[in-house]
Amino acid sequence: MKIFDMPGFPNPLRIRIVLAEKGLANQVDFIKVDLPSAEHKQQRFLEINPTGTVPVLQLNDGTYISECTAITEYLDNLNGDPTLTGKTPRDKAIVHMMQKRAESELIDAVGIYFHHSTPGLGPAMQAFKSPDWEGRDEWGIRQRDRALGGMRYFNQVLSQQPFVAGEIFSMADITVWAGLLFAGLANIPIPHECTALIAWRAKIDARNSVKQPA
Ligand SMILES: N[C@@H](CCC(=O)N[C@@H](CS)C(=O)NCC(=O)O)C(=O)O
Repeated sequence: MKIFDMPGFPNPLRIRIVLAEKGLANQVDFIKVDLPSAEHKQQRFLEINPTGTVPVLQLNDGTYISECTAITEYLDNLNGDPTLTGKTPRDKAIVHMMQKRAESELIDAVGIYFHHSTPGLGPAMQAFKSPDWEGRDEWGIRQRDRALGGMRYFNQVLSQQPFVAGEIFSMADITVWAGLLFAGLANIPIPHECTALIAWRAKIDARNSVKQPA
């Protein structure tokens, strides 16, 4: 298998953590896609993933799979023993519900703010910029506030249960963790009153797969 990604970037890290959790790191070759040079917006890469984002998994039969949720489902089920995406229909549904919330209310909101309302990855990306990219434009503020709302929501969730989708670590935890990492890079700090979220983050930081992703 091959993974097209950019080391250290938030979404690629989600899959590198999954690979470490599943003990699959040695089955994958990594191919670097140079995001700041907009390599992912060139025709060659768009043929692999029309949405122009990383990571992308290439299976040994040549199939390309993009989207972290889809990639995680594939990797988690490879050995017939899913540990990150739920085992029962009920658990699967809850993991996917929280995964979607982690994306729409946190990591994607941060990504929109970062790319469109700050200098982002630079001019080569040709990302549309809201009129004032210093963070005062309404669209950017809404996205940043949405991410802050997401942090408050997950703080509430984590004040009642140990992990984002319940009692067990799942891909939704990985997504919230990556969302907080991205938020830090985009200068959106966790509100200090979110003590349950801050404590949960320290716990996730200490996992081997997060300390040493693939
Ligand atoms: N929904 C996608 C998001 C992937 C994504 O946004 N990746 C970032 C890297 S952290 C990217 O490729 N950004 C480039 C761009 O948006 O132009 C997924 O789950 O894989």
